[in-house]
This record gives sequence, C-alpha cells and structure tokens, in this order.
Amino acid sequence: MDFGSFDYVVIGGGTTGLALATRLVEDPVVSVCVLEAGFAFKNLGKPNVDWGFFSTPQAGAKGRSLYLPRGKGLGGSSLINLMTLGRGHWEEYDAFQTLGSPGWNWESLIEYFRKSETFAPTAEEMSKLEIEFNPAAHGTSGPLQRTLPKWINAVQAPFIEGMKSLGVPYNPDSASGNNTGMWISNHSIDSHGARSSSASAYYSPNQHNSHLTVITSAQATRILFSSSTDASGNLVASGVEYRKNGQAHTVSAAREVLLCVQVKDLSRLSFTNVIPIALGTFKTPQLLELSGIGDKTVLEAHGVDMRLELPGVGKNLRSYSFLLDHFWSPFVSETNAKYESAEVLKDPARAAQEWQIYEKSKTGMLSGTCSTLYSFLTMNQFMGENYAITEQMHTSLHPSVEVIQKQWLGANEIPFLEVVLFPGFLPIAGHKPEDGKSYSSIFLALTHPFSSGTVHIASSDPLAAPAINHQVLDNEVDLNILVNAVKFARKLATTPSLSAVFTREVLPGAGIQTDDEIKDYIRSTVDTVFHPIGTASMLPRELGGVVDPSLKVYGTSNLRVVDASIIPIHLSAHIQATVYAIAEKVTSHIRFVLVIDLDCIGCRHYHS
Ligand SMILES: Cc1cc2nc3c(=O)[nH]c(=O)nc-3n(C[C@H](O)[C@H](O)[C@H](O)COP(=O)(O)OP(=O)(O)OC[C@H]3O[C@@H](n4cnc5c(N)ncnc54)[C@H](O)[C@@H]3O)c2cc1C
Ligand SMILES: *[C@@H]1O[C@H](CO)[C@@H](O)[C@H](O)[C@H]1NC(C)=O
Ligand SMILES: CC(=O)N[C@H]1CO[C@H](CO)[C@@H](O)[C@@H]1O
Repeated sequence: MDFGSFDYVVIGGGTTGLALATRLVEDPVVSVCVLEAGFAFKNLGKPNVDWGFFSTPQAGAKGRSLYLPRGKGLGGSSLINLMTLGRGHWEEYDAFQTLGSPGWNWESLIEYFRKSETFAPTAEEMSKLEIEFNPAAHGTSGPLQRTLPKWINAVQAPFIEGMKSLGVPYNPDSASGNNTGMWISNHSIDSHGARSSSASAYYSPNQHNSHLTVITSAQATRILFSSSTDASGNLVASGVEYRKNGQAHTVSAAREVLLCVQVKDLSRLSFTNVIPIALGTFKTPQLLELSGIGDKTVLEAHGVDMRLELPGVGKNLRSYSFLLDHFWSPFVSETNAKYESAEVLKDPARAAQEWQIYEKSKTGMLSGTCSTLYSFLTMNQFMGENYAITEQMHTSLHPSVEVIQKQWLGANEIPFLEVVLFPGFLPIAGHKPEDGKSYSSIFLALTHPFSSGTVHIASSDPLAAPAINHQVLDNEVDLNILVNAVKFARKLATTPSLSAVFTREVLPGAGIQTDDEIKDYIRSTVDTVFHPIGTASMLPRELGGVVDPSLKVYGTSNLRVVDASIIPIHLSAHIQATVYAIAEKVTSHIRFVLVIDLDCIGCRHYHS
C-alpha cells in the first residue's frame, strides 16, 4: 500500500526529526511526513519507551555488554534523557570546520542554539546562583524550555569550595563558548516543572497542522531509489518502505516536484523532495546499510546488494566512556548524616511529602535531577604531574580527529574530564547503599575518549538490532586519564572543606590503591554516558565521511542525515542542545535554498 506523497519524508520522529519536521511546515506550501517506529504519548513526562540495546561484549570492560537505552516514540531520546542542557567549548565546534565542513563553527551555530530555546531566569535566581550571562548567546523565544534548578543540595557549597581549593574556577556563564570550570546546570524543564522534549516543545504546538502527517508505529526498513540517477550520477531516493502492524507499506516523496525538476534541471532535485534520516546514532547507519549504502564487506557479509559504496557508514562511533557500571560515577563517599541525600526518598512518607511540594510549588528534590553542579576540567586541572600520555600513543580514533584531540591534550583549554556531584549513591551494578546512611557520588567522565567503535547491521533482517561495539578503553590514554580522575576525586574528598562532609570512601574503597588496582576497578565499572555520535560523520568523502556540510549523503541527490550521528568529533558537553542546533541549522539551510531557487518555487506552486 502506498500511503501518499510529500515534499519531505522525515524518517524518525525523535529529537531532531520533530524539530526538523515542524520547522519545515512553517512554510505553508510544504508538506512533510514523519515516520516514527514508536507511539505518540499523551503523558509526555513519563513514557516507558526504550529500544533497550546492548553493546557487544566489551573487552575493555571485562567482557561486559553495556546497556544502551534509546528513546522509542514521538520525541525519541528527548523523552527519556536526563534533561541536562549544556554547550561545548567554541573550539570544539570550530573543529567541525577544521575537519572539512565550511560554515560549521561556533559563530554560526550560536544563532541556532538561540533559535531552539527559551531561557528566562529571574533576577533573584541569577543572584542566588551567582550567574551572569551574555544575552547574545541565549535564546528568549525558541521552543525548547531551559530553566535553572529549583532545589540545591547542601553538599554543593563545600564541594564548590573544595574544587576551588584545587584550582577549578566557578564559571558564571558556561554557555557562551568557554565551558571550563564549575557551573550550575540548566535543564530542559519548563517553568511548570515539566520535561521539555522535542515532542512537547516542537510537536505539540504543530500537531494540528494539516501539512504535517505523522505515522507512528511505522518502522522504516529500506530507502527506495529511482531506477535512474540524476545528471551528476547521484542516486535519487524516491521513497521509504516501512513496516506497520506487520504489513509492508511505502511512502513517496512528491511526484510533482520530481517531475518538474526532472524536466528542468536534475541537479536541483537535491533542494526539494528531500528525505532526511533522523534515526539516531545506532539506527541511522543500520537503515543506510539495509538500503545498500555502506562498506562493501559489511554489505556482502549480510547479503545486501550494494547501491552506493560509502565505507564510513557506521564507523567512527564515538561515545563517552566513564567509570561506573550502571550509569556513571566511580567515586562514592558516605556523607555526614547532617547532609540529606537522595536515599531519603526511599522512605514512602518522605517521598509523598516531596511529591506534595512538587505538585504545589514545582520545587523540592523532585523538581529536577538532583545533580545541579557540573564541572569540565582541562588536563592541567586534574592530571597534576602525571601526564603519562605522549603524542606517540596508539589510539583507535579517525586520524584527522586524532590529530586535533592530541593538540587539545597539550593545550589545556579544552576540557578532558567531566566531574558531576550527585547527592546520593548512583546506580552501580553490584553495589548498594546501606539503609539509613547518606551518600555523595562523584561522576567522572572522559569528554574526549581516544577509543572509537562501530555500528553495523548484524543481519539483513530490518527488525533486528544493529551490532554496537564501542571498543571502550581500548587504549592506555583513556585509562590513564580515568586513573588520574579517580585520584583527583580522592584528593577532593580530603580537602579541608569536604573532609568533614565525605566521611568514608565507599568506592573504589580503601583496598584499591596502586595504579593497576585502579585500572582494574575502572574496567569493572566503566559505562557510557549515552552520547553516541559519529556513525554518519560530516567529513570529506575521501576521509570516510558520509554526509557533506549540507548533511546530504555523498553520492545521493536528496538523502540527508539530520541527527547525532553526523557529529564528527566529540564535545565536552551533554549533546542534546547541540543536536537541536543541528536540526535548526539544517532546516534554515534547506529553506534558504528553496527560496532562492526560482525554478523550484515554480514547482511548488504547481504542487500546491
Ligand atoms: C538515557 C539517556 C539519557 C541522556 N541524557 C542526556 C542529558 O541529560 N543531556 C543531554 O544533553 N543528552 C542526553 N542524552 C543524549 C540525547 O538525548 C541524545 O543524544 C539525543 O536525544 C539524540 O537525538 P537524535 O535525534 O539523534 O536521536 P533520537 O532522539 O534517539 O531519535 C531517533 C528516533 O528514530 C526512531 N527510529 C529509530 N529507528 C527507526 C526506524 N527504523 N523507523 C522509524 N523510526 C525509527 C526512534 O524511535 C526515535 O524516535 C541522553 C540519552 C539517553 C538515551
Ligand atoms: C574560561 O572560564 C573560566 C571560568 O570562568 C576562566 O577561569 C578562564 O579564564 C576562562 N578562559 C578563557 C580563555 O577565557
Ligand atoms: C550549560 C548552560 O547552558 N549553562 C547556563 C545556565 O544558565 C546560566 C544563566 O544564564 C548561564 O550563565 C549558563 O551559561
């Protein structure tokens, strides 16, 4: 069955997919269809939806398979993420350009960070949290709602003092291009205390727009191509095959546009009739491979006919790796009982009381994620004398990315470690808090790992999960950075301001002292921060790139990838703000081209 024809078919109604689709239908003559594998949720705050992937067994993590949640449903991972908003360092965005993508730099992205968000703190909040900000870097009328925390744990003040005593400065505005130091978190939470996701922020206000068609429970299985290529020999995507209720269906891009452009100039096709893929870092390379686009050996191994050879598909997966098992945090300390920790919520009476506070005033422990202080440290801020890292060391990074990261290692400007205070015992497999005690955890994460992995199809069955292999900690550089991170946390715990607060080290624990013991502890507890990128990298084609600077898949006329998989080098940031900015930037780009292309305007009038 053929569902119909549209100007754009957006595959994936996740974080970027919905941002892109709803921006495109702002142009009243444009029609967009979104295909989403999951459902639409009435209660946007608490959907229980997760693809629930696992990595292949990781040699660097003692053979463990890491749990890799991914949101499934309208809103994608923005429905289940931990709502932290942040931006990286300006040089990290400029690196996109250095790596070969003109126009992708901090200066140009800042406009789209602003466009995506609304941030309106009160003067009282700002003085209480010692925040000053450059208004030019913050948005005031975008869909995504960004707020400051309404509840701050009492351990935070001595923690800030302890960090300062080790030379880590407080940063009053981390979102203006310099994110080093400590700062108060911002979350994708609205002023009523509810999650702001791409579903609530972008989709809800547009759900009755008749130019926007959303097909849920529709899992894309293959991209369809026209039998002939365009004038430059590029593949022309003509539609998408998808599965709904066990039945195969197809959806096509608008025939009128196709026809009109064919008559005039086929090279213009790339500007209309576009099929953006927004399935996220794990599923985008899978759909490309299922459609015959990718590395020849991978496709052959699974009996998929090759349509277009692009060896970079599914390679260069970069992900944060960090110390602790289930979610994060290697360092846990028992905390002086006068400081309450998240454990108090296990008492049903206390939890009910906190719910009441939240319901009534949208404040209290349940109004956010409890973590409100984030720090991003440059090498000299935590490595001490211990730079056991040289430029000669072996890594599994893409060579161009490796050159840049090695420069950053020595320069002490770009953060290499994230340190987050959590007022409680983070979930760590095999370890549990004791009843009645208070805890604090310090989450220690690599921001620029030197290991990189792959995502490929594991079979030609489109409904099967892809094989995800991070190759976590496959090199000594990452391991040494984390060893020094653990030592830094230990030093922090014994600073004068924290020694009376952090009363007993629980993890790694007093029995773990030598570097080898710490390395072993790291391998047992390392896990990802859920920020995978890079499996359809925006890099030059000859360097293994999959998309060009307009996010068009090389060798195709009208296929684009618009999600986290295009990011070619990692950032010292939680990535959702960047992912929204990418969607905003590419929409502006597509629409700009439509406006200046007079022949295509003719097509669109004909179409509408
Ligand atoms: C548990 C968790 C916590 C996180 N915490 C944070 C945080 O606190 N701060 C932060 O900045 N970032 C966080 N992240 C990361 C951030 O949320 C993601 O990087 C971002 O949402 C990715 O957006 P995306 O558009 O690339 O993919 P997604 O939002 O995952 O969208 C992909 C969409 O495609 C759909 N889809 C997949 N396959 C198909 C198919 N074949 N057919 C049709 N549809 C399909 C999916 O169902 C999904 O809706 C977290 C992520 C997770 C999973
Ligand atoms: C970045 O911010 C930190 C914290 O405010 C500050 O100490 C540092 O000097 C800044 N770096 C630059 C290059 O401005
Ligand atoms: C990471 C982030 O966006 N931090 C911002 C939180 O809000 C304050 C207040 O404006 C800003 O100064 C930070 O830059």
